This record gives sequence, structure tokens and C-alpha cells, in this order.
Amino acid sequence: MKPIARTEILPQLTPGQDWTPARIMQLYELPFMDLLHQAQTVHREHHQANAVQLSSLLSIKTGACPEDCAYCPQSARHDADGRREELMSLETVLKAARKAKDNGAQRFCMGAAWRSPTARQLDNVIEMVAAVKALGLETCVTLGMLKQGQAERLRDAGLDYYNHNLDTSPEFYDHIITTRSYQDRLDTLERVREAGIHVCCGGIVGLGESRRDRAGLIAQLANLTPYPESVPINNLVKVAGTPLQDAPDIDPFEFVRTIAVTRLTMPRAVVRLSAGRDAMSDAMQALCFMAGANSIFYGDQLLTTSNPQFNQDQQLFERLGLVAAANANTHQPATDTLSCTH
Ligand code: SAM
Ligand code: DTB
Ligand code: SF4
Repeated sequence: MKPIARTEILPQLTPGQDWTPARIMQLYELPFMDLLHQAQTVHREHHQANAVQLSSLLSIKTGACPEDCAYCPQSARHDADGRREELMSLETVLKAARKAKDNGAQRFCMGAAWRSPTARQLDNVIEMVAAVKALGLETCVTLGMLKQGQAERLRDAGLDYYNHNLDTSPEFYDHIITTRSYQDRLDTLERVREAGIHVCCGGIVGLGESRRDRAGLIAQLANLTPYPESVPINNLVKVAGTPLQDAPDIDPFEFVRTIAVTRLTMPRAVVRLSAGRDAMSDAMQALCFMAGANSIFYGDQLLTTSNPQFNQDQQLFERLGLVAAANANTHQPATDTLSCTH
């Protein structure tokens, strides 16, 4: 039987054309092995084959969030009995950053449960960003929506990445969040991009959305010009007391497909296998790396929920021959919008 060439089974996209959910659905519908093979091939064209970027997370301000994101244990509107803490001191943040660095993390991501930071809160975060950067770590923050001028201040403090997710498709979005709109999120992303900060933007699956919604999310991400440098794909961590505590599990292969389709549509992005790893088997994680994931959250804690222990990940990397990426910041902004026919 004649082997099928990549261009024959991948939907064609000519330069300048946008991804549509329908075109992305075609990728999802490929036989699993074909999809993984294509994703791994594209991965190797743009990235070191066995290198994984390592980001550690710290919740610098926890709980009591005014937003109503249905998945989130930190929303004040749900009954999840999680931590509620004021903004951490600079010293506490630096202690955690040093620990992350000693364990081999390359980037330190600080998250705050805010709708949007006030000027005073931003001053405090700016101090943290500058101090973490001075340790020799890449910096990332996720603080909610940014107002005019705030992104520039973060950039001037040495911020490398701003994380702000689109989370799901525009059509499904209102089922999950009502307190901020899809357009609000796009506006913040635009401010981050305009300020010259790298964009970290992805989503969350397992919310009860359809495959079409997952395709809709990926189309939104891939059509950003340029598409994000960093794309976290979260699998819902079901926390008691949140409206999604009993959401049905997503089929593990559907999750792997989502990683593969993300890789194929955003070839140069660093795709992060994000929340949900603690509930995944080693074999499932290996499939995600095969599908083109090349970043993880590394450290015992995400924001409020657990993540595999440092040494567990070190062992997994050893078993798979994976190494920490040499310098995660060497990639260029992702400007090759987007042809998968290259
Ligand atoms: N408060 C800020 C905001 O939403 O802009 C930043 C932090 S928020 C926790 C960042 C992302 O974490 C969300 O957009 C969502 O994709 C992910 N996330 C939150 N709760 C999660 C959960 N229970 N399981 C998986 N991912 C989750
Ligand atoms: C992202 O996309 N995932 C991270 C990070 N950005 C800030 C957060 C995951 C949170 C998981 C639930 C928790 O630990 O509270
Ligand atoms: Fe607040 Fe962010 Fe959680 Fe939404 S995801 S409730 S904005 S902390």
C-alpha cells in the first residue's frame, strides 16, 4: 500500500487564510495514529524533539475572587472551601522562586485571584516581577484583566509572559463565565501583545463542551495574529463545591487529540500540558508529549490544587529521555501565521 504523504491528509491552509472550526474538526477526525504522527512531525520541524520547558506556579493572592468561572475553586461565588489569602509578601514569593529555581524551573508564574489589579496591587506585583527576574528566572504573571497602561508597567519591570486564557469557544463561553466577556479577554490579550510581552494563552477542556467547542477555542487561539508564544491546555481539575465538580471526564484520547491539534495549528508555540496532570497516568502524559506538548507546570502545587511532585516528574523525564529545554526564550515570536502545508 502506498504511504500517505502529510500534505494529502492534512487540510490545506494557504497563507493569510484563517483557521475555521470546521477545518480544525477535520484534524480532530483523523485516525489517532495519523494525527499523532503528523503532530510529532510538525513538532520536530520547529522544536527540539525531547526538550520540555519547565514553569513553576505560585498563587500570590488566593481565593475570594469576584468572578464566577464555573471551574474555579477560587471564585467567591462557589462553595469550594479553599484557602483565602491576602497578597503574599515579597520575601515569601522570593523563597518560593528560589526553591523552584533550585529544582530546575526555568520560568516562575505568579497568579492572583483578581478581576483586574488596582494600581496599588500592580505596584506590589511589579516589585515581585523585578525581584524574581533578578534571580535569573523567566517571569510570568496572571492577574486578570489589564487596564490601559498596566501591561507597559509590567514590561518595564522585566515581565516576560502574561497568562490570560480564552478558556473555551465563544459559543460555550457563557455557560462557564458571565462576569467577564470574551471580548474583555481579547482586549487584555491585545494590550499584552501591544506592550511587547510574550502572550501565554490557552484554555481548559473537560467542562462539558463539545469537540466543536474545543475546535472553536483552538481556531480563536490560532487566528490571533501572531498566535500566542505559549499555549496552556488545562484538563479540568474537579473541585468539590464548584458547579463543575461532577462534570464527566473527557476521553483521554480526546485530550491527546486536543494537544495534537494545538500543535498542528500553532507549530511554533510552546504547548503546555497544564492542569490535570496529577490525575493522568505516565503513559497518558507520554502520549501528550508525543502529540507535541513541550512544557509543563513543574512543582508540587498548581495554584490551589496539587501537581506531581518534583521528583516524580524527574523520574518520568528520565524514563522517557526528556530533558529541560535549554533556553525556552530563544524562540522567535510566532509570526508564521499559519500554514500546515510548509
Ligand atoms: N484570575 C486570573 C484569571 O482568570 O485571569 C488568573 C488565574 S486563573 C486560575 C488561570 C486559568 O487557570 C484559567 O483561565 C483556567 O483555564 C485555569 N483553571 C482554573 N481553575 C482550573 C481548574 N479547576 N482546572 C483546570 N484549570 C483551571
Ligand atoms: C493556566 O492556564 N493554568 C494555570 C495557570 N494558567 C495560572 C492554573 C491552573 C489552576 C488549576 C486549579 C488550581 O490549582 O487552583
Ligand atoms: Fe477568579 Fe481567575 Fe478563578 Fe476566574 S479563573 S474565578 S478570574 S481566579
